[in-house]
Amino acid sequence: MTDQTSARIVSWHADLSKPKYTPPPGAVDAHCHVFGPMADFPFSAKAKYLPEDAGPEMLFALRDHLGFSRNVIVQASCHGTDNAATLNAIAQSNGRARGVAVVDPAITTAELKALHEGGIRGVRFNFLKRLVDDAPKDRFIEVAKRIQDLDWHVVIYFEADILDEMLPFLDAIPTPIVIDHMGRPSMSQGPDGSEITAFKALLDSRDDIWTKVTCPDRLSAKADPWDDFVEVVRPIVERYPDRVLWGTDWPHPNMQDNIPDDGHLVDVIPRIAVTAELQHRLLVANPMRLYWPEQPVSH
Ligand code: 0GY
Repeated sequence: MTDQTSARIVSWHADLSKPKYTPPPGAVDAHCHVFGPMADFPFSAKAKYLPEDAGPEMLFALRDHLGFSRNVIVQASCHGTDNAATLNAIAQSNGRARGVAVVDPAITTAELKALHEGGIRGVRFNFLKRLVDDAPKDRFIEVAKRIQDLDWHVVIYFEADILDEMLPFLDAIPTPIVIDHMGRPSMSQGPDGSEITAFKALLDSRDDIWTKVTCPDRLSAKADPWDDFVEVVRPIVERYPDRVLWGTDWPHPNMQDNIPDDGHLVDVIPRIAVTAELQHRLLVANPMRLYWPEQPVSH
């Protein structure tokens, strides 16, 4: 448990650059978070880090600064299973945000429906020991079965060293699956490294497993502009153009060193999605299909 009187972490860049790359109209930042504000939406007693407030106004200012149109707000671990801060941000977005919740497996059907009304379209299962105390696979599978009727998907966060042991669990999930940050493969192994190769085998095993080609700042062994990330991820975007999503990860939970400039993160996009067609799928068509399916986007 985090000492809630300790210094609160500011994990985002104070002086953002303007990206050189202009996203296409309707672009979606499909992986970002809000923190608090704590006075209205206190952090979980089980939170592993205590962030400074980063509420909806800041997120929407970032969206506009970067030239994006919409956000998918992913419930961060510091808010536990109380999705009120995420729902508040969605409610303030004028229809320009939807979200992914973290739920107690005992959640009722009525509560799931209320989350849907509030703009939630998926649930996240987090397996990072530094972020959560437990990840009960059997109970997660029960949740995944129950969200089928809502046409939701599951978002799963794990690291490459447990990919093998995750496979039976992933197999048992009946909904589409989105994997955060490609399951965090090593970038220094290069595009044919064992970890990214194992991850590609997973994507090849089912055509409803998607991934977020996100977080060069967390994954790269190099500094900005993260050349090793570009080398590994460009082939992923080209091989699975209809199953990739992109996001800033703002406010970059718990980052204390090497906090990325979000303008520079946006400038990675045309290096991993090198044609206008790939960029449109990554930033518009794909996230709209998952999060705003009632608003079809033509290519
Ligand atoms: C991310 C990454 C992290 C944190 C969280 O929910 C969270 O606290 O997701 C991380 O620490 O790697 O995707 O935001």
